[in-house]
Amino acid sequence: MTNQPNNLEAQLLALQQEGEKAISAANTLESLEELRVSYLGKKGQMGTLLRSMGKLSAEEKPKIGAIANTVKEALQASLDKQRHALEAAKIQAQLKTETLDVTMPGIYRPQGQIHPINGMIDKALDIFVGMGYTVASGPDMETDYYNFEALNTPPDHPARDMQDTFYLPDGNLLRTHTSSVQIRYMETEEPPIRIIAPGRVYRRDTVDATHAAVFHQLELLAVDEGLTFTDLKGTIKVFLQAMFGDLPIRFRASYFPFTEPSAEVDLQWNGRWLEVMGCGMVDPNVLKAVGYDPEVYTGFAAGFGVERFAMVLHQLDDIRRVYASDLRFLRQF
Ligand code: 2NM
Repeated sequence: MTNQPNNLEAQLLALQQEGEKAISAANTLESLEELRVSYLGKKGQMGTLLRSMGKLSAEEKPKIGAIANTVKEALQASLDKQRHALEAAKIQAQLKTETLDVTMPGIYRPQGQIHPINGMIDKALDIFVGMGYTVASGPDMETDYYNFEALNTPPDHPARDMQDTFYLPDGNLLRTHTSSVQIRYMETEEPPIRIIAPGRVYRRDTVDATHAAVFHQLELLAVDEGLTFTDLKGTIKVFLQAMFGDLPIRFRASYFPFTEPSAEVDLQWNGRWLEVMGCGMVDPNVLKAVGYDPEVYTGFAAGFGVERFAMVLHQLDDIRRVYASDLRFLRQF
């Protein structure tokens, strides 16, 4: 059959009628898309009819063309209308099935917390950083030189007692204080310095309520021209006030191999004096060991045991509780 004008017009109108009927019967978005491709797609039925328009006469072309356009628009409108209807139906169906029960219990996520020892270290570091100190660290395994020799502690010194230090098979040792960090720092930096060294330290002690083989220390060191014992006292007073509140403190003469003079710092707490820190002016021999001229520079240093601090602050009776990992205990802080 050739494409006579009337014939083409009738075919177009039939396509519209048939298409509209099929489109309004589509019940899924997928089948609707198949219909769109079938009618209006590149290789669709509409395209096939339009291509046969080439054979029409000059008078017929615009007339049939106009009809073709209205058919195309009608089919497109029909597709749009059905798509909107199907989408709306889909959302309605989802709203019916996907309900949210806000009364259901939530997912329990246990909340972790900072260990009291780390909390204590963080608090102390904050205070010293506020006073212009820099945090320094160093190795837990040390040489004899950094742990003792450079700290004015010669081999025959009682502080070297075999009972107190863990020695390693290679002749090295586990640091007994973080002063070794200060030595390493002074070796590479020039005064003025202000540092704070927190870290684990190791002692060959028998473990009991007040002794652990592994504990934490925090040591501070300042070296500059003209530093005096008064600077040391002021620094410690400011620190202890920030840490414990405005409690009475006292300095009591003491001895450390690496400081001269040396003192213990006591804090008055519930009417009792508790020893909380050790301190002193850095011994000239220590300054010489790191290449500082003791005629030009003076320094002060102080240190405390973090666990002991925590025990005083939280009124704990046994250091072993701190490491027993009993959450009923740890959650109190
Ligand atoms: C303390 C008590 C007294 C101290 C000394 C040094 C160094 F490296 F400068 F010599 N660092 N830390 C020191 C002095 C530590 O802790 C109870």
